[in-house]
Amino acid sequence: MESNNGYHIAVVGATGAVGQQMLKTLEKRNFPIASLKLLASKRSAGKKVDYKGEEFTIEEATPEAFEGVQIALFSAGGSISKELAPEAAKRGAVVVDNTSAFRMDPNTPLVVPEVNEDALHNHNGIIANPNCSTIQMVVALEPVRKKYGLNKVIVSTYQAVSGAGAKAINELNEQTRAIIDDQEFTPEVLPVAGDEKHYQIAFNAVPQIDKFQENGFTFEEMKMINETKKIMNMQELEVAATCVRLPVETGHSESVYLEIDDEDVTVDELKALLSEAPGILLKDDPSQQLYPMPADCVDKDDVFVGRIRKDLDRPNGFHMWVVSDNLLKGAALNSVQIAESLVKLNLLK
Ligand code: NAP
Ligand code: 12T
Repeated sequence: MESNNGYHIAVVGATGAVGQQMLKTLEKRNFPIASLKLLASKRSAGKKVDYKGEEFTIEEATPEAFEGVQIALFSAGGSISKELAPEAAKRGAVVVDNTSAFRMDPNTPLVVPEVNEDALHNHNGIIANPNCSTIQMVVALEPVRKKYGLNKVIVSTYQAVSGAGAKAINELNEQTRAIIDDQEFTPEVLPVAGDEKHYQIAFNAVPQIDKFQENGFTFEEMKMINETKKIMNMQELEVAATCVRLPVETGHSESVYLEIDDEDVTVDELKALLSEAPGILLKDDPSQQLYPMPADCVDKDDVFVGRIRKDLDRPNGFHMWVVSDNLLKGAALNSVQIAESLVKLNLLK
């Protein structure tokens, strides 16, 4: 299977919002590819997709499709991953899975390379890519934890519709047009595709992402809470989250409140730390009205941080604003970075 002109790659969900960004990211980063299989459902089989100016035909994702594949990037939903990721791994592929199917499995590393690349050494054929909102937050928290210690995080998110897939992007665009044109419309996708109840997203803010849990938090909120503790290897960290969907196409924003173990740290020290940290671009100058916004972060790789300020009551408390392209660092880019780390650390089978 060793190949000096690259690796045998499969992308599962290649026609989707994340899958399309995976292809763009592989191309942009010039990932060494010997062969590329583009997989999706039966519905899309036969469809043509372009990669580096070459035409590829979408094939149906089946267990046999993974014969000879070394790296399989999955983003076709949790049930497809549960069914096919073990089949791919059984055939010798290392799976990088973008769904929530394996993230909390103790035998599956959950990896953001800037934070816990070392966890890849323990993989058993499947590596989980964290939730988009979790990824951008831990990239910003890890340098702070490392230097000053961290004990509490309270986050509120302002999430884009592209996180919920191609159908949700369509719904936002069509609803916006309908409302402006004074036409009737029926919400059919958001907040949760397949659920009974749907709400308007255009010109609105919806405090539900993914399904509600028994404890009153949504699954998206629980993903942020549990994944953050796992990635940062801090079961003792206090984390609470409120996740809100906004009528933004791409780019998640987060208001993050954090408490560190040190009361004497200044805003300038925190800014200096984050301006040097991997994967972060500090954009923070109130005197020039400079701060990150999703419209400026689309198609960018970085996690943007701004609005850093000290809490007025707690000397160890800070507030910051964290923005990133949810389909790139939040999904496709992080997956491709994991694949790059697997190659670098010689962890393919
Ligand atoms: P999307 O735009 O709706 O695309 C879904 C993709 O899955 C399409 O390529 C679709 O292929 C494929 N698919 C659907 N049913 C399939 C089946 N039975 N067999 C094989 N492929 C099938 O959704 P998306 O936004 O790209 O997200 C896809 C998944 O990635 C989500 O369900 C979620 O689990 C995960 N995700 C993760 C993050 C993250 O935070 N890291 C962010 C967004 C999404 P067809 O063209 O054939 O329908
Ligand atoms: N429901 O990968 O709707 O866990 O924005 C990511 C995004 C699930 C995930 C969303 C979701 C995930 C969404």
